[in-house]
Amino acid sequence: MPRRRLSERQIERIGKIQERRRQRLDKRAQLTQMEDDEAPAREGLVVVRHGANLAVEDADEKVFHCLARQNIGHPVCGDHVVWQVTGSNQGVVTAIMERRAVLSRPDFSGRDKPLAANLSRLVILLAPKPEPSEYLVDQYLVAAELMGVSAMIAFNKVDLLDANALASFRARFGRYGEIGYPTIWISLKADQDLAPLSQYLAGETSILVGQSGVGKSSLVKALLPDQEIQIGRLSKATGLGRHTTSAATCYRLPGGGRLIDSPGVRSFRLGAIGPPELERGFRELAPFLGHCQFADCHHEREPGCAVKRAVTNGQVHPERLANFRHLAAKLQRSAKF
Ligand SMILES: Nc1nc2c(ncn2[C@@H]2O[C@H](COP(=O)(O)OP(=O)(O)OP(=O)(O)O)[C@@H](O)[C@H]2O)c(=O)[nH]1
Ligand SMILES: [Mg+2]
Ligand SMILES: [Zn+2]
Repeated sequence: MPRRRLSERQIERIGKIQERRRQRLDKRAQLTQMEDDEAPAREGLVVVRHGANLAVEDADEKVFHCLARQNIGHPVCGDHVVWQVTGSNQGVVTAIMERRAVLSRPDFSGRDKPLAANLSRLVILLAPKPEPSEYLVDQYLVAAELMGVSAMIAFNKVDLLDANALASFRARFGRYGEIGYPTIWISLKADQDLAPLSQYLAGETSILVGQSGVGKSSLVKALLPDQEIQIGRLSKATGLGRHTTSAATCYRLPGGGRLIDSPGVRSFRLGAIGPPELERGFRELAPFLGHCQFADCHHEREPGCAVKRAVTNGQVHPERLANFRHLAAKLQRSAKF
């Protein structure tokens, strides 16, 4: 579909149409006449998006293969939508409900591209291989802080490590626990108790993120006794095949809540944010912000910097400040900073 630019007026009009469709959903009990469509409006959850194709789940856990009306924006995994049946197992999405907590990545043109919506938890999965990176973790943590969702670090494949190697990874990544991010050490090969993780996920909408090969899909499998059934139902309904590694997929957790498996990333890039947002993304800096000698301190070479003092005093880890600076420099090269 060629992408054309919409005028302000068109955008406003489309916004109004979507709003009407959402409202109609509220009033569906007294629904008598319908705008331009035959089937009644229903609410659903996008459980997979693959290009223009959507898998939408209704309240009875039935999955429908849907396309979206033009110009309503791009629904993503986790979106609540208004849709209508158009055929057997088929439908059309007419509006996206208001979103909360969207995980986005800028596309090649630098524009934010949402990956998943309505999240309440972010689980960053790491493993000894591919080599884990604090820099990637810190970027995900900034994204989580700015979305207002809580984040956890799960270090997988500890079965591959001897005591020394494990101790060294614990020293590197265990410190995230000290700044308030739960950190767990797991192996999906060794028979291990995943109860603490299940508890963290229960009743929430969580997304698993991390590099390719760290074990995200394996973890989903371990947590969901009926994963094959869920995948089967999805691919049967949508005819899209098993796209579980190329598209974010939203599963139902047995104890309630949702778990989204996402395709692996090599790197993650934050969208265009400014200095205050970046500072807010490093939660342990909060007590020191506003205490630097210069109001616009970059926490670089300025005298009287409270953040640098905090590093000297052991209150902020030097590598977190280094990553903060690195991100600040990178964002500075983008327009907004
Ligand atoms: N030794 C060991 N291998 C594991 C463990 N967990 C997963 N694996 C293996 O790691 C490989 C990659 O696992 P996946 O679950 O496909 O990884 P992923 O993160 O989903 O990868 P992408 O979908 O590419 O992003 C598989 O061969 C798994 O069997 C573990 O705890 N220990
Ligand atoms: Mg996978
Ligand atoms: Zn400073």
